[in-house]
This record gives sequence, structure tokens and C-alpha cells, in this order.
Amino acid sequence: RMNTAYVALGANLGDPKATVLAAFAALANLPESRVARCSSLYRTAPVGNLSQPDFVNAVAVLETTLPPESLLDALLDIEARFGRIRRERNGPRTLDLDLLLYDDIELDLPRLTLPHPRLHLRAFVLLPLAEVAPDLAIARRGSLAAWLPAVANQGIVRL
Ligand code: PH2
Ligand code: MG
Ligand code: MG
Repeated sequence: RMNTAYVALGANLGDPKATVLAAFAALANLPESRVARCSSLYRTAPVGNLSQPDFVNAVAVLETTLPPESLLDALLDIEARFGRIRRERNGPRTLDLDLLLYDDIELDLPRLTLPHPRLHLRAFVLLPLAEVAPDLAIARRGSLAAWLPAVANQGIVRL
């Protein structure tokens, strides 16, 4: 049976726009999966560690039969193929792929929390997500639309 997963893409080293577009293609090549929708690309001010370049962010909707942890492994594998090196937390990266939501599943594992615990606080996730799934509800957090006003002050431009 097909499940719906939402994946956040982020990049701020090298050519971030080209990287995010190439990452959409890499997602489309995942086994047991297809990309149902891709958001626009967004240029976003860094959140957390402010002394790093702006990001390009986007969201992809996957239809998949890979279970959540297998999908996570596949996303980390794509990050590695794009040359991701993990240095400091929230630091600059060639490509970050975060699993935001997987159907209505709630999970709290050491390496995977679903829904993503910070997704409702970040314009760089909420705006692209609202573009591809305006009526989405987030388990325990309510409608996505209700969180949008709270992030209206975060710098983000649709490309
Ligand atoms: N990712 C982070 C930390 N800060 N800021 C923006 N604008 N975009 C990101 O993708 C991002 C961030 C940790 O993954
Ligand atoms: Mg991230
Ligand atoms: Mg990540």
C-alpha cells in the first residue's frame, strides 16, 4: 500500500539551486517510491546559526512503500552522495533532506521523530509545505495554515 511522505530539502553551499533541483531527481529515482509533487524553490535566511549563507529550501511529496526508517536511510544516502559532511549542528551543508511527515505516523526514535519536531516553527518548511499541501494537518499540532502567521517575520522569498 502507498504511503505519503513529506521531505524538506535545504542547501547553502556550492550551487544550492542546482543542488535542490538535482535532489528532486534523486528522490524520483528512489526504489518503491515516486515524487507526487515538488514545491517551488525558496531563498531563506538562515535560522539558528546566523553566520552562514542563505539557504535554498523546498519540499517534495513522495508516494512510497518504503517504511519510515528505510526511507530515512535512503535520504541520508542521497545526502552523502551530494557530498554532505557533518560538522557543527545547524551549520552549512551541500544538501539536507529531512523527513517531515509520514502519513499520520507518530514516532520517537533516537534518529527519527515524526512529525519533525520543529517543522511548525520554520517558515522555510511551512511555506513550501503549504504550497504542495495547503489543507495538511500535523499530528498533535493542528492545521498547517494555523502556524503560518507565527513565521510571517522570517525572511523567505519564492524563487
Ligand atoms: N536548516 C537548518 C538550520 N537552519 N535555515 C534555513 N533557512 N534553512 C534550512 O534548511 C536550515 C536552516 C538545520 O537543518
Ligand atoms: Mg534540517
Ligand atoms: Mg537533516
